[in-house]
Amino acid sequence: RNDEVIKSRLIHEARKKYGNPAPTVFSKIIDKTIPADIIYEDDKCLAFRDVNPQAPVHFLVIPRTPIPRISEVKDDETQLLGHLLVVAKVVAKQEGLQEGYRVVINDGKHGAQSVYHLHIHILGGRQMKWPPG
Ligand code: DGP
Repeated sequence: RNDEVIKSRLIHEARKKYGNPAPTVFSKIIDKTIPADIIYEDDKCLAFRDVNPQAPVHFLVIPRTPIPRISEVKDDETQLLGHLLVVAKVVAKQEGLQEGYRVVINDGKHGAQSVYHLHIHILGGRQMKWPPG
């Protein structure tokens, strides 16, 4: 009960830090009001399969904090950003991507971002091309 109070206060503070951004579909995945194939979860982030996979393995790693986009991340978020990449690596291994994979963050209009809750794409299980489209 006390833990819940502390948790909701921390979430409130985190939201305030980013100007109380409008909730996205990823907020609903985080609070489990819509289903997702969650393959990793901890106190700071989760990983789940992309609903529209662009490769045999395609999952997203997202922070629980609703940071809208990478270009708006605060300068004191170094540890969280590093954690997301380490989780991406751990889950990629878990998913059997020993031959390698692509890591992508789309930002804004030119980056073709569609969901304004920061997420890291991990794509693998096939040969990627460069440059991306
Ligand atoms: P981006 O263009 O980087 O904003 O990509 C957003 C990705 O999120 C896109 O590849 C599809 C995925 N996505 C959008 N809505 C949902 C959802 O409700 N569930 C899941 N699992 N993935 C979603």
